[in-house]
Amino acid sequence: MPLPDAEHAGPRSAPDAEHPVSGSPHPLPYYEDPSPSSGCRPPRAWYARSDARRMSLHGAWRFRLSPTARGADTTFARPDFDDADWDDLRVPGHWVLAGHGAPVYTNTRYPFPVDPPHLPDENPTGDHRHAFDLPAGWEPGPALLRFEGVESCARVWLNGQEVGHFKGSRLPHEFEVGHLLRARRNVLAVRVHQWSSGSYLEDQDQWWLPGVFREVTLHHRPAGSVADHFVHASYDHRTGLGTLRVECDPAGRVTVAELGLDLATGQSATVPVTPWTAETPRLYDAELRTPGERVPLRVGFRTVRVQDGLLTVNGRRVLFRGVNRHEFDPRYGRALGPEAMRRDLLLMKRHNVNAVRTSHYPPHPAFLDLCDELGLWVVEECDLETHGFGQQEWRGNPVDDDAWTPALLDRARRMVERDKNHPSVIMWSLGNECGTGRGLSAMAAWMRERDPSRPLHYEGDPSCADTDVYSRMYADHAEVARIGRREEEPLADPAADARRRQLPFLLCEYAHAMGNGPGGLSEYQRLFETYERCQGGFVWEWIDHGLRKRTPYGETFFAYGGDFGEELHDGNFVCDGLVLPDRVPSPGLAEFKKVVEPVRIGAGLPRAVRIGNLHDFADLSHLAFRWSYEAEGDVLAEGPLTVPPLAPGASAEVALPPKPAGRRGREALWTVRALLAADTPWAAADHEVAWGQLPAAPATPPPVPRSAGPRPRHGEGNLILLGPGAFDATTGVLRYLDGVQLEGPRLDVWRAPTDNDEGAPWQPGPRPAEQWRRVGLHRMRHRVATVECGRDTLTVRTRVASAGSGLALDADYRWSADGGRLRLEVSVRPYGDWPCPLPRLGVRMGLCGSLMTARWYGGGPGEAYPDTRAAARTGLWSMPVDALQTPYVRPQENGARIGTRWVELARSDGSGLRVEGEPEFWFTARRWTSEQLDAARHTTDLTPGDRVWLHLDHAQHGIGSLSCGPGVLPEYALTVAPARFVLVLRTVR
Ligand code: IPT
Repeated sequence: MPLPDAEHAGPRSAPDAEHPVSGSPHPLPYYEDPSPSSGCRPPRAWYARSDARRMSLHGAWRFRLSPTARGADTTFARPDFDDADWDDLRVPGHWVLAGHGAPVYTNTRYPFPVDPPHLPDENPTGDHRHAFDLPAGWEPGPALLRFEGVESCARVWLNGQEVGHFKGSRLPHEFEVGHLLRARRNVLAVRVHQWSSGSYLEDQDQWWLPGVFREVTLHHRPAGSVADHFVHASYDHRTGLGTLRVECDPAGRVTVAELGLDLATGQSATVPVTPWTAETPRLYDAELRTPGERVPLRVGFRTVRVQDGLLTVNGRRVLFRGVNRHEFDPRYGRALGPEAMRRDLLLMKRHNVNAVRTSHYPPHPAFLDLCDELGLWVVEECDLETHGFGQQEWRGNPVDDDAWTPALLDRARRMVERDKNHPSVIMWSLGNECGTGRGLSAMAAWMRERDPSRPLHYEGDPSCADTDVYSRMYADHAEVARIGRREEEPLADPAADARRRQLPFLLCEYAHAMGNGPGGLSEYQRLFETYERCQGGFVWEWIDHGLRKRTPYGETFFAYGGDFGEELHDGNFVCDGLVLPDRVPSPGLAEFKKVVEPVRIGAGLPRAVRIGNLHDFADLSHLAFRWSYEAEGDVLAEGPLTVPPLAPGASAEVALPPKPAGRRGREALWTVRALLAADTPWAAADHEVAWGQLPAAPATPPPVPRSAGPRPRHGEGNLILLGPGAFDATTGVLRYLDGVQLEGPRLDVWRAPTDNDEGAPWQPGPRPAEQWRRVGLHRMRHRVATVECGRDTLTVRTRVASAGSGLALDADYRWSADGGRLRLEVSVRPYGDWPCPLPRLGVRMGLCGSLMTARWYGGGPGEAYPDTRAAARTGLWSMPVDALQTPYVRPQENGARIGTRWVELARSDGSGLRVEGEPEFWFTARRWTSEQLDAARHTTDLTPGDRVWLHLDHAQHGIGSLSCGPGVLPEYALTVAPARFVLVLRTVR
């Protein structure tokens, strides 16, 4: 067992600001000294429960904020100090989210001069005081004062006695305080500095949020209680046997009743077990008993290996359907309650997420207990990032400077020791974006020694010198394919290259989920399924870090960088998650769920469906399948489908029942769904895991009317009448349909650029949005060339172009009528040499604002774009126009519905407008224009007008992932080319 070493034991009376650390040429105050801590106990394994007493110190503490760390006055730590004029502050919490100072968001730049290890004089410093009584019956004796997380540096006193100080914000620290405790009125005093040498190691892309943001607890440590324990539980897939050995200081016994085991600590036993996997998270309840304590354990047997170029668990290749998870809550920042953690995991499991990278620091320890229980593969990352040194060509990078190595090792130890007993944690990650250096190698060496059972991950070193997997971020599809074939660009050093080429590959970040997107997920998944070396990845990222804020009028919105007056910030780059800040799933999460579904349901032999089991471990016996036969969204028949309990990797053709009889002419299809057969801890029975649709019968359009339609004629007030339509004789624009006023339709090619259209500033330009604005697509003008009345048609010829540009789109609108319907055929011919794709190609209409509900047959229920369309299923859908919008934190194009055969926009009495496609179109409806959407910075900038704007699009440009990754794949670009499309309009009553 690890014993307190020199570094950890620390002096009893810690150095302080007045008596800085000596030995260095220029003595540094403790908060600037790169050394990690003083006075702390060595780190140990965390556990949620035991029979030893503990006490939470959460609640309302007293608080005072000073603008600088230089104030040397520590009298506040005295128990008799009068804090009457201080404020109350909720602990755990961040003071900047409680009305003291403000949060700051930067991506890679340090929000202070890069002058390591120094910090600016402006160093907000929060003094905290908390008085508490011990609960009745608390026995005297050793006790640990434990901090689960304090950003970024804390100095601690109990009852006026200084116990030490520490850095390492997302890591636990403990002090022995038993000798200082008294039954009544203990006074804990904590001084927290926002900036410290530790801040140089914590340059993660997130808000800087100082404070005591995780629990503070007091742990009674009876004589003979557990100082530390290490559960080793492996599984041999060839024999089906698990081996358990628990190391413990002091020695004791371990019992696993279910396995009939009663072992001395240190002794191992090998017995038949059901192994733990993320798909089948089998845990065995056990108990560890030492002379002074009983600790319940939950043991999961599994073995992680890198062998034959693959990462395996229990002998099988695993495929990560992962996300990067930051801890975030829109109100409380990183002070996350247990409900938010559980919510995250339930949402993940319900969306087929099977892996989490704890970007970029150890999460709250309780989160990992939940991962063990619910089943997630976890890549646990250390609290380490020095990204901002990249801007100085990594000069002075702490990870390559021996003065910082003790701090790096301390971080590695605190993570590994705390979390070593979780079966869900299958890999340790050294940190994120630190460049390369000796300090990283020292961390890796220590981790390998201490825990040889888990492979190591780190992305920032292309040579993979310290890692067991080849990991990359944002590599494009083509490169991933080359890596999959082990044909990547060679490293300069042949030995390193040969070694890396043998390693399994994963994308620790890909598919940047900023705003609308990410696009191209299906194509990545195909690569992961094609190349066994490509073992999946982790979408960047799980949640938008938008902080709840109010406008002066009291409306709430989610704030991003710059909304708190920061002098340096990175805008909405902090909002790039699959769920919105309030954990409402974005369309990106629905897309991810569909793309990674562990059962593939697709067309098979005639009258059969092909079912593939893409699980790595589970057979299909936990799922129940159902079929339905639908004609234009009407379910004509449905029933259970018997699918054999296919083994992982297996597939089968399953016969479908005979087609039910139905009305002819309507499009029909089969929908086959895989549902949970029984309740699970993460979803109830009938939860849908996967689905697929198969065409059954095409739509047969009604016969073309034999006689020609009505002739256009001139009406009153400069109108041309054709069937139900009345057109402006000068502009040729439709003004009334069946007497109902409307605006348009007119050609429209603009969309409010998405974050991916804008692209990250470092992406090679010109990026799509920039090109579009250059060409003037956001300010197109329409010139009507001719309005021609034919025998049974009205033809309007126009040129659509922007000021200063010679490029144009010639758009002809050819109208005809049939009974109560108007038929519009739009032909578009580009003029000039277009340098860029179009955002969209379609028409836009302004309609009466009382058309509040949309009902359509086509893709839904959520939004879709050409490269984010997997989750759209064909059906009959209905929702209020407002619900068609996705409230991305920074407003941008959203809400398109794909594959629409027809849509009706209706008032509450059911009357309204119907549009049919020949055969399909995209529709988007919203109560503001694309221009208003484009101008808005926050959701509260958008106010509904008196019109509903309806876009009927022939095509859309893809979404891609250019906000921090590859752009739109060529097949999804909306290239400028001649086009023709047809829409049929009529009113419904
Ligand atoms: C990458 C970071 O690792 C991650 O923390 C986040 O910033 C992400 O990008 C973008 O949102 S680093 C990037 C420069 C490739």
